Amino acid sequence: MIRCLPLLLLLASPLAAHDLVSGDLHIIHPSIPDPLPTARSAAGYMAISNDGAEPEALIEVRTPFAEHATLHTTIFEEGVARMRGLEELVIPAGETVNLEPGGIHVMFMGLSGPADEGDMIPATLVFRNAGEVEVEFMVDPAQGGGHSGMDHSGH
Ligand SMILES: [Cu+2]
Repeated sequence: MIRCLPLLLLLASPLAAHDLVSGDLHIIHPSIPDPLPTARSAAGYMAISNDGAEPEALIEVRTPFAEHATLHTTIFEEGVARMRGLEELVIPAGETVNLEPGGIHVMFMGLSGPADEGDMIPATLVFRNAGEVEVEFMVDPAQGGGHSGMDHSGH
């Protein structure tokens, strides 16, 4: 079932998907919808599969693309989507966790420069057990509305 995921992502998007395997972790298409030139923040998405026998946790994201990169989850209060910081993202053994619009995402705050569709933005994912994994977030086509309209007052 997990093996089907890259194909599904590929079918969902006519654009190239990319992925990487590091030990028991399979990180599928880290991506950032192209932020507006004036945007000061952006959201990053990916899917993470844990093929190991132990739970894993994503505890930190580092990138020169932003002053701060944190994990957010989205909750709905009275129909309004709001962000909440997430201490860590647990990936249970044998499972896949999706970071996707309207749900969990990496929040890039204080962007260091513009990003253009097709750019590959280097980042380091820090896992509790596996340690540092180098990835590249692909800048994908902009999403209508999406993240910028969401309420980040929860910070
Ligand atoms: Cu957010």
